[in-house]
Amino acid sequence: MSSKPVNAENAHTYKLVVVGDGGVGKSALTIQFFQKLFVQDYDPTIEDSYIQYTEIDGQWCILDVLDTAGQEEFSAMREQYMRKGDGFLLVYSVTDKQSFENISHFHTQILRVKDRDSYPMVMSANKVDLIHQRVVTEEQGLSLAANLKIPYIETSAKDPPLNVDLAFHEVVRVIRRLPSPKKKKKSPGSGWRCVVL
Ligand SMILES: Nc1nc2c(ncn2[C@@H]2O[C@H](COP(=O)(O)OP(=O)(O)OP(=O)(O)O)[C@@H](O)[C@H]2O)c(=O)[nH]1
Ligand SMILES: [Mg+2]
Repeated sequence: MSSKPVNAENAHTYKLVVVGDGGVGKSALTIQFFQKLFVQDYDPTIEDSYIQYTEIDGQWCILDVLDTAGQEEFSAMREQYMRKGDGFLLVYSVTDKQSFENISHFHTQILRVKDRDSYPMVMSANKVDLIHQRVVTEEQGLSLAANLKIPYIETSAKDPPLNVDLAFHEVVRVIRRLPSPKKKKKSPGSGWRCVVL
């Protein structure tokens, strides 16, 4: 039996958002991560959220994951969920060239919505178990990831899963690596003074 960590109440919450084209495996990856099972059927998502209390690199945290709609008809919701994310998993399928090409669009849109030059994101090249249907190579994936300056991870949501936990954990690691907000410069005389009474 695992005991409850002492500082559970102080665990940081990370809001992760899973984005990418329809059918690339966002829900399959999310459900494999949270429920440890592979969903074979394709049931297009509108929006689902999952929450889990977990330990990553010895630090407990709450993962609040939003599994979004990839289908074009729901694209109007994108900006709204992009505003909420602390970090993003950008998923494409190695069997679908268009989904790979659209990764740049998701990346650009996230930076625009966040009004930043960079933001925590990880690229997931999914469905690598489908070796005969693969049309996007590892080199192409790595090259795009290098251009976008984000980590690249090959994944499979199918059993046995490949790098599924790693992909989600990596988003948290990228968020954690961000420099902490600079401490305000002390103005002269604003420090603690020792008053002897
Ligand atoms: N072989 C294989 N099939 C996968 C993998 N990931 C997802 N699939 C299948 O691909 C189909 C679509 O997967 P979903 O996870 O529903 O796709 P999605 O990205 O959530 O799609 P939307 O919700 O419409 O945006 C389903 O039939 C899954 O079983 C994978 O890694 N390998
Ligand atoms: Mg889905």
